[in-house]
Amino acid sequence: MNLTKKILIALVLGVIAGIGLTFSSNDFFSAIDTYVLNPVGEIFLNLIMMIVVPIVFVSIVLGTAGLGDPSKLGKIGIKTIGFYLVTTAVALVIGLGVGLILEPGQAGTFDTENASYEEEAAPPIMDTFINIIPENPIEAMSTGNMLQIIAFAVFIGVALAILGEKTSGIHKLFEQANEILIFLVNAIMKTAPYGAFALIASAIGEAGLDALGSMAMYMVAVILALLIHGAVTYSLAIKGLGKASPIKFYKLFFPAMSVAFSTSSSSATLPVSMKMAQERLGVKKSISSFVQPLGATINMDGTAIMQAVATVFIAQVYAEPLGISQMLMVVLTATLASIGTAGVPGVGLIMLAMVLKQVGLPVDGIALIIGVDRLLDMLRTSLNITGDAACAYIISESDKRNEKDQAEQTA
Ligand code: DAS
Repeated sequence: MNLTKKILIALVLGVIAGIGLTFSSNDFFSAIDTYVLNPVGEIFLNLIMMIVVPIVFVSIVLGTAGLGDPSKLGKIGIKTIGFYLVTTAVALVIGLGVGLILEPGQAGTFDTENASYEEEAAPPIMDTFINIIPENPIEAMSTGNMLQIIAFAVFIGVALAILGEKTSGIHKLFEQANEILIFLVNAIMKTAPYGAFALIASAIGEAGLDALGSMAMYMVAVILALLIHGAVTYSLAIKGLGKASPIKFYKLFFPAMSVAFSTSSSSATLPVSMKMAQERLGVKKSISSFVQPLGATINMDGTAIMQAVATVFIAQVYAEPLGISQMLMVVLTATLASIGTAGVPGVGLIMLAMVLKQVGLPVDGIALIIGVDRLLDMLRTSLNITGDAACAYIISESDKRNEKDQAEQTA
């Protein structure tokens, strides 16, 4: 049985187990969670987090060096960031629209008196841009500062491309390091079904059916917006710009989506999402290695959708309807905020506090949605990495067409 089927079965069994655990006593659930689900889930998470920094660094060095002409890096960078900003803005508009139509936050049906939320300070957007260049690359790696790791790797890759034969030994070393890391990804992926089962069962058991019930409309609104963005925005981009079948794209990329779903972490999923893009979607390694790690950090369309729906939901619950200018502010703030935060579990809520403050809504409203956020994080992270892969695929296919045209012209 192939990996996709194994992970799918594991997820279905995990949902069933999770729902079953919501009917068990708290003691029984906490025992199962503490001694079985949590250890299995955490070990799986740690296994893939263990290779994220090395694989991102090595693959971006090789990817950048592989582009050859540094000016090509500039063109790819502009196309990448342009795609990311446009799709994030579209995601936000979809989220706002669904939130306004479905109205999940009926005023008076939620206890806002006791709602309180201690926000974590998110990095100011300007600091994020300034700090992209690491003072200490080793510290950037030890703290997992993805933007700084990417920046340092790009510098090394450009140097390798320019120095060429002079540094062929180092280049070879990076290629061999990449082989080792790909071998480790393959080995770790064999544990994915077990990790997926444990993580989804724990998340459902923890949320509990009451939270799922009272927040049903909010969850429906977020999930519907996620589905629209995936089925319409990305499919149109894959079909129109990538000249490919969206259904085939999703089928081939599914194992990466399921790892993102299980881990709720774009960064942790990177090794698998790059492997799937390169091996199954035929994305050029040099482009995948640059576009996807960058996307895992700065491109989070699923998160943007949650933020848009949550903002409308909180405005409705507190009976403070959003004006057009506030909605435009949501689009601007959430688009820029997603650049500054890494793809790790729960980062969407940190950015949501920034968005709520920007439009003058009570940050305490986050307390109303936090109970089901872990489950929604799984779904939106799957969409986040799919947008990154769609971008890499489209740019890679465009690059291949350009190379073919040039070859025909010179022939
Ligand atoms: N879990 C984040 C990610 O890894 C997304 C989020 O928190 O919204 O993409």
